[in-house]
Amino acid sequence: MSPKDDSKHDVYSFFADDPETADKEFFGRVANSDRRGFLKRTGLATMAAMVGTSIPFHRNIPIGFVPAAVAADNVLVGKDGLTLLNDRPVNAETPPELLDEAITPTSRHFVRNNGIPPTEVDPATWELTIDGFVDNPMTLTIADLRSQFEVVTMALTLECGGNGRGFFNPPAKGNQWTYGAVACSEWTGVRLKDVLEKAGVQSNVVYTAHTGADTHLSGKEGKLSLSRGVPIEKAMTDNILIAFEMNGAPLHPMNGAPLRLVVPGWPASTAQKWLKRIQLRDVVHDGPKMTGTAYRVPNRKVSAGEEVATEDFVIIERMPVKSLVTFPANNASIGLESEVRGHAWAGDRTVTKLEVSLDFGATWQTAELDAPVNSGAWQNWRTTAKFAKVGYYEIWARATDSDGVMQPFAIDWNPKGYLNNTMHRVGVRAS
Ligand SMILES: Nc1nc2c(c(=O)[nH]1)N[C@H]1C(S)=C(S)[C@@H](COP(=O)(O)O)O[C@H]1N2
Ligand SMILES: [Mo]
Repeated sequence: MSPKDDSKHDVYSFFADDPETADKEFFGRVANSDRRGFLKRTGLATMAAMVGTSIPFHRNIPIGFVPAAVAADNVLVGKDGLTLLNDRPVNAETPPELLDEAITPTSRHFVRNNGIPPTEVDPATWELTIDGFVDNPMTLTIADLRSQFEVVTMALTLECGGNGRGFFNPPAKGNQWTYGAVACSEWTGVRLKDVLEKAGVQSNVVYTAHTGADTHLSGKEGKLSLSRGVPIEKAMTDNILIAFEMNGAPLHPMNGAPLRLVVPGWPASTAQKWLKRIQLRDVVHDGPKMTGTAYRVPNRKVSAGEEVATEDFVIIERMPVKSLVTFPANNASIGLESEVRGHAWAGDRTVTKLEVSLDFGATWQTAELDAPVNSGAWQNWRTTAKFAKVGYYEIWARATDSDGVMQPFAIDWNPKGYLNNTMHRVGVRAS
C-alpha cells in the first residue's frame, strides 16, 4: 500500500501556480501596484534565516520569489527536505531518514496547519490570557512568562494524531501522512502547570481550551480553525510547556512563533500554536476539531470501511507505542554489516524494548535502547545488522511499551485514519 501522491507538490510549484498566496503564506507579503510588496519583519527574518544572512536588497525582491540559494525540490521555507502534502493550509512531513538526529532540527520539524498562520507577529507585544474558572485571570507577555516562572528546556515529542493515515485501506480523508508527522525538538518555555497554579484552578474545572492567532481558511473574522484542550489532570503534568524557543532560537513561524503549547505524548493537535488564550472550563471543551469525529476513534473495534455513528467516537488521549528506523534509509545500499538505528516513543508511557527483524519477522534481535533524556522525549535505539549474503532485505522495527503493549504488524482500521502505529519497514540492498 502506498499513500496517494496526487496531492503532493513542492513549494516551487506552489509559488509558480499562485505566487501571491504563496508569498502571503510564507512571508506574509502582500503585492502592491509595482508587484514588489513590503516584507514584514517576520517575513524578512524567515527569508534571512533561509539564506543564512541578511538580504541588503530585500526591497527589490519581486512577489512570488523563492531565493535561488535555497532552490531545490520539495523545500518549504526554512525547512529542509520536507515533503509538502498540501499548501492551503500548509502541511509538510519529514522523510524518516531526515529524522535521524536525537534532537530534530527546526528545519526538519514537520508542519501541520489547519488554518492560515498569523502574519503580524511581534514577540515583544504578544500576550497570552489565562481565564475561565481561575481565581486570578492573567494576561502575560513573553517577558512576564520568562520572569515570573521557572524557564525549562526539554526534548519533547510531538506527533500528529493522523501520522500514518496514508496507509489505511479503505483510505481515510485528510492529509495522507506517511511516517514523518513526528519530531522531537528541544523546547524552552515555562510549565503550563506552573502558570495554571498561579492563576488558581477552581475546583469545578475539568478541561482546558486553547486558542491561537491563526485564522480559518474561509477568512471569516473570529472563526477558529482549531481549538482543542486536555483534561485538567493532564494539563497539570510536568512535561507540558508554554514554549517560546525551539532548539535554542525563536520558534519557526510555521511551528507557532512566537508562543505555543507543547504537549508530548498526546495528539499534537492539543499543542496549540500561535497561543493567545488558555481558558479553563467546567465542561469538556467543544471548540473546532474537538467534537464530532475529529481526533476521535470508535469506542470499539470496527471492520474496515464500517459506518460508525458519531456518538460512538471517543476523544483520543495518549498516543500509542511506535518507532521509526531513521538509518539506513528505505532503498539504501548498505554493507553486509551495518548500524541500524532510530527512535521509539509511547505516549505517556516509556518504551522498554525495541526489536529488529532482518528476515521478514521470522526472528527478532533486541536493540540497545536509551532511556528518554526527560519525560516526553523519544528514545534512541541502535543495533548492528549482519547479513550473510548479498541481497534485498527488510529491516522491521517494533517497540514494546512499559505496559507490555507491542507495535502491531497491521492495525485495525478506523474511519478518520488516526493512531497508525504499525511497525516501520525499510527495504535495503546489502552487498
Ligand atoms: N493554532 C493552531 N495550533 C495548532 C494547529 C493549528 O492548525 N492551529 N495544528 C495542530 C496540529 S493538528 C498539529 S499535529 C500540531 C503540529 O505542530 P507543528 O506544525 O509545529 O509540527 O500543531 C497543532 N497546533
Ligand atoms: Mo495533527
